[in-house]
Amino acid sequence: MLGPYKIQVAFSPTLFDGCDLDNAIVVVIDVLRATSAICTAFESGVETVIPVSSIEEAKEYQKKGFLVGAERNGEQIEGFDFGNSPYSYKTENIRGKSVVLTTTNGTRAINMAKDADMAVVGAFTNITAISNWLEEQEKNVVFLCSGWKGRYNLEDSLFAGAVVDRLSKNYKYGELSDSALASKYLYNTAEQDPYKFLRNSSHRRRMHRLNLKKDIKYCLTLDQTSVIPVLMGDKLVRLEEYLDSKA
Ligand code: 3SL
Repeated sequence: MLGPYKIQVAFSPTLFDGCDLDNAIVVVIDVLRATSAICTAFESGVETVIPVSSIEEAKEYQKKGFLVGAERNGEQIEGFDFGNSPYSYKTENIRGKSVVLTTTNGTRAINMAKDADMAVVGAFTNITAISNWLEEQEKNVVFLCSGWKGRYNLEDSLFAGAVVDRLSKNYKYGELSDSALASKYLYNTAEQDPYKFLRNSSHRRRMHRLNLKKDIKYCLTLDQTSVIPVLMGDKLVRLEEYLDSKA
């Protein structure tokens, strides 16, 4: 018998308002590259990541002495410590620290999920950890794709579909929205070679122009970490820390 839980996918932030957030965990996705970079930062031992939407907010934090990453249109903003490449967060220098991050789409999407019961960060780099953990929860799931400037993008929907594909094997998810089904079908078309599947996508082309092929490959590599970053107030923390704070 099919269970009571629902899966929905917002293919872009503009469609998020239409999602039913009742008893739901929101999974925020920005595969290229914000959520991949955030997972890498936690794997490197960062204590918190503070996602902010504007450069102005990022500057305010910088004045207070925070380490700050800032990206717009794929490029690092001058004057900040990091951009948005996952490789820049593979460093001991962030262990035990807070990093503030602002990116074109990803950090805005994370902030849009603040009112949900729970919001977590997903990427191909933590796909097994996040899929298994979601499956253990008695919750509906809403995937929020960051997209590009309010529009659809292929890579975030592909990731949503990859997780829907795994979750839908469990009968507890009795209701998949049409967008969840569409993302799964998309993933089933692409799963043999996601890198090739994305070759004509807008952001992959944009990143190629910026010479970021290495980052694309990294962001499409599964299971490089088991961390699950969770929004706690205005900060992302490790799932374990979030659960301790609720105990
Ligand atoms: O849109 C975003 O938030 C970024 O991830 C875009 S980029 O990959 O850094 O270009």
